[in-house]
Amino acid sequence: MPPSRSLRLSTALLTGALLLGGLATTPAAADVPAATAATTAVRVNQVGYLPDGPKRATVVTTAAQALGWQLRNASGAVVASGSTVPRGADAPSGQSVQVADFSSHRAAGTGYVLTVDGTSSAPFDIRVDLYDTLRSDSMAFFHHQRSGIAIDASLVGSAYARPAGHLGVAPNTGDVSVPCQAGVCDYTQDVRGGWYDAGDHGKYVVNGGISTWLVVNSFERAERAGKEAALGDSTLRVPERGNGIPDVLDEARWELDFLMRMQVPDGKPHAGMAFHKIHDAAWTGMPTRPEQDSQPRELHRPSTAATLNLAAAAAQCARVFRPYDSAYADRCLSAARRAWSAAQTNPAMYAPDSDSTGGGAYGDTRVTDEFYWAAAELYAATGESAYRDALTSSSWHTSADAFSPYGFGWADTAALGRLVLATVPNGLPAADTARIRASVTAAADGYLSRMAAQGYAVPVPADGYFWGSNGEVANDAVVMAVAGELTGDARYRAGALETMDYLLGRNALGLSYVTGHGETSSQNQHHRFWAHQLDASLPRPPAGSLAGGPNSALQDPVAEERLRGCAPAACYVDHIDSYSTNEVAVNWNAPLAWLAAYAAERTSAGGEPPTASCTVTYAVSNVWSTGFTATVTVKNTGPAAVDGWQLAWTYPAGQRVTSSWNATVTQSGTAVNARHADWNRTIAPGATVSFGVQGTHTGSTPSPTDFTLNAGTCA
Ligand code: 9MR
Repeated sequence: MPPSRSLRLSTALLTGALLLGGLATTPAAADVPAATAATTAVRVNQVGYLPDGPKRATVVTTAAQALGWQLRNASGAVVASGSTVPRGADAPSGQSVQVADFSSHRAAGTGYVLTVDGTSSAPFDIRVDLYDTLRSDSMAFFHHQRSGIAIDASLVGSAYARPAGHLGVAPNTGDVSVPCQAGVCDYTQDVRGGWYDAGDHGKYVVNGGISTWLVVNSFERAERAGKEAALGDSTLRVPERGNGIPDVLDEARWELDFLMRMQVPDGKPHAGMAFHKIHDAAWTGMPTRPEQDSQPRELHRPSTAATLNLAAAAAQCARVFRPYDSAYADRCLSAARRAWSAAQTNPAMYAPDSDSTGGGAYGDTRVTDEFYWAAAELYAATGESAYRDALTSSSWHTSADAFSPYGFGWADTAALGRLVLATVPNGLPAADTARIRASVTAAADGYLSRMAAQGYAVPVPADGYFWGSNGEVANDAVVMAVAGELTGDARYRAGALETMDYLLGRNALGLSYVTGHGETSSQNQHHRFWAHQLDASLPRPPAGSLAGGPNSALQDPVAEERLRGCAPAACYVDHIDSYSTNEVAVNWNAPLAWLAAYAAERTSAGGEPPTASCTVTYAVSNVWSTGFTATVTVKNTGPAAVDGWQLAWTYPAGQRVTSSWNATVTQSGTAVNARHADWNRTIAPGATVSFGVQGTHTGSTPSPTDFTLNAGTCA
């Protein structure tokens, strides 16, 4: 976002527009910055492909007829060959393209090269552990962005270490005792911590909330697949490693703590609402490390959108943190409830678009979708009828527009409500759940058909390359991945993986938008510390940082100057001052991290996680006037071990679980979810696990009949 910036245009500038050419118009070497190799007309995922995933490349060429392609291994031997499919003019990229499909080649290896008509791609790998590094790099982005804590060399290396920012140490004026803008409040608030939003030092509740939600959701999804160990304790280089709590949740908690600090205290006007944002009174210059920022910091007036965003993220926290830290889960739930009530009382406090001096506006005047998302999360967390009524009476519950062509975003959150209701056991009637799940797959079908119609298989429409388009692409991929989970249909996983290809080099510019991943990657993203392009003593963005991506609106001076006339998907320039195409941001790295974790999971050859098969006996052992105990025994009847089991069922007659043993059992409405303990997390083929519940009943205690073990229905 616009700082008082110096437009230091170096001679090594790259413009994406210059890379528009194909086989016939490969750019001259002088047009390409010294640090990056010339891009080729054969565009691949420069990191590579999964053995069981789709493998397609796009070739820029003016040729009308199909061309021959060869896949060569590292020693130059041709291991597969075929013909491209001409696609003609591709509107988003403005290029004429053909597509080569080598998906049937599944053999692992490094240093593959695809050659089409004598032109070779960047080298790439085919291997099952392809995304392991990106999984940790993209998640580490959040630790790098932390405010209020020193970033330690022992965790990040000396180039990225820095003192804590915004802890009230001069010249910083924030964030331990921050006043409001004039007329907003007459007290100060401790709003330390959290993540800096992007290349600036602002902290914005709506964007922080949606990003935290995705980080936590990536853990939830992995848990459902029984693969959360990869995101567990000591998997990331964060200060909290080794504390017994999954590192991804530790990272999310850094932001959750901040979000809760943004809540107006009891006894003050608008108590329970969340301040919309906190940032500098004026834009700081480039570069400025966090601890060097001397601008006054200010709280901006509370908004309904921020408040509901906090409610949703905190309610999700209550659910997901419960097995690890129930006191923290309680704290989150109480913040979420307070936020919800405050939003009910103040339903139309809108953040204006005009409030963009010194920080981004994140303006939003339609908050019905935030109400829907927050109600869905609060319902999933509590099962209470007030939240159920709020969500079922929302027009978003049945609207066909909950999923936009851009998936979801900081101003479009209805889809997040749908994702919660589609995946978290809850008390909605089965027909309602089926309808909601169908809406997820319908949205994913839309993305798949858009991808099929485009030369670079991008899920957003040709006129959809907005500020942060790479985040849109990644959000769409999240929806496709969830559709794959819900249906077991491998096409959705393939779609999600193919968007990775786009982000990592199979695109109009032949550029990986993720720093350090791919032969030719973005490296000058807009950032006040990772500002190597402006000051050689500063580092480049760390590996795993996603650039905002093509933005056809050309909303910064560098873009205006260098990208005039660009095709939408080519409106990008890897220059630090092009904040409208080349910033980093938490809401873009969050879906990238989500996807990287998903893509890094080892799956069965068919592409989907194996579905568990099982039998369950539910034996009521004791019944008294108001209560009962029952022993539940689940047997794994499938051929593979079930790692990280979870058993779900619904109670037919109003029973409510009050305690459990040998498993953590939670209930929302009639829906119950039992989750393994540490010591019984794996059920070997043919083995059984037993656990017990105690509960209340309202007269009878019929046994449930609809057990599911992870993704599989039990007999
Ligand atoms: O991602 C935001 C985008 O949707 C808006 O169009 C743009 C202009 O208001 O702002 C983007 O968010 C920026 C925020 O306002 C300030 N921090 C950096 C964010 C990423 O560029």
